Amino acid sequence: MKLTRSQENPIVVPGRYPWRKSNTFNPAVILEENTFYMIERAAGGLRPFHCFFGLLKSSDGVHFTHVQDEPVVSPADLGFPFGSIQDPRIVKIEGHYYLTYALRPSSYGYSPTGTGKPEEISYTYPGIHGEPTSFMTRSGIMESDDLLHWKQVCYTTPKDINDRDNILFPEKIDGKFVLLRRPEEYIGPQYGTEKAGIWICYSEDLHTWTEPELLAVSQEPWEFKKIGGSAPPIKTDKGWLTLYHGVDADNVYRCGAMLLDLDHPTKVRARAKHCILEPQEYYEKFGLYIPNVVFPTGTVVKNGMVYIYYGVTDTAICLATVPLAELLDFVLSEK
Ligand code: BMA
Repeated sequence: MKLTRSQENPIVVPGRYPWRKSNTFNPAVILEENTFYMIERAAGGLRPFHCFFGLLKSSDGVHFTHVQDEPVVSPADLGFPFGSIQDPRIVKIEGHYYLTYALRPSSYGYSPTGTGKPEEISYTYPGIHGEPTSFMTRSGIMESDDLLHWKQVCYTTPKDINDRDNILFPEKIDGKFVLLRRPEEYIGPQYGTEKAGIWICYSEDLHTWTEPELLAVSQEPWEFKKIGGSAPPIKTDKGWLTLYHGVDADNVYRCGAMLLDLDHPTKVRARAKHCILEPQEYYEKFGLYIPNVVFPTGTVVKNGMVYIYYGVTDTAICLATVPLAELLDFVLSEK
């Protein structure tokens, strides 16, 4: 599978404002009347790793500029001034924008080792931050009508588990909102799986969600450690094209693709055995924070081309493109 990396990669880099001085990555992206809007996850430093959401726009999908100087969402907006808000994914349903996010309510920071996921993690920053409240990641949904002002709608996961990569489908199916989740603790006989995986659930009103059903678990060596959803699924006549990430035994993050049934997205119609994107370029292998990470979180389809936006090494933002038809053929041919 051949994705074309933008020659301008990384297309968005840290800097300019204090709150995004060190990192910008894992963005949500949406196309609105020929303008690409990007919501970046950004941080001003590594310790603590206090993350915010900033808003950028672009007319070509490559060159982005900030819409305002301040973040559009801060963890304080959710009541957690020392926390970190992460990994936004955006959809527009019936005229409203919905943003799913992962929230770490307390301060934390890693010390990068340069070789993989850092082992050392610090939670307290005496003199700067308050007492830690929880080390779990909780996910939720915010809503906006203008991309600038966001209000909390609901949490989609309980407080006491680690559940990230919550992603809404871009439209209702059979009158219901559909959400992907990745509850790390759903393992064991009572959950019917020995491995954590991607789960799916439904809601009529965004507040009450059905019990999640297991959609997929890791199968291939490149996704040995875990898998999780990437970007909101793309509707095609063959099914919902769903990108996801996989982590191998050495903590290398890659991107894979599967196709879910259009009417019953709990059914996986096809899943490519091989990944579609993996760390290859210098900027995907070496960065300020975590090496060997490509982490797509947003896609846009324009004139038959899929624009895949992905974080690299938790440090900057890149773009790769591929014709939609080619990507679909690849997933179907690898069935
Ligand atoms: C995942 C998430 C992502 C991050 C990735 C690589 O578990 O925390 O936000 O980009 O790890 O560090």
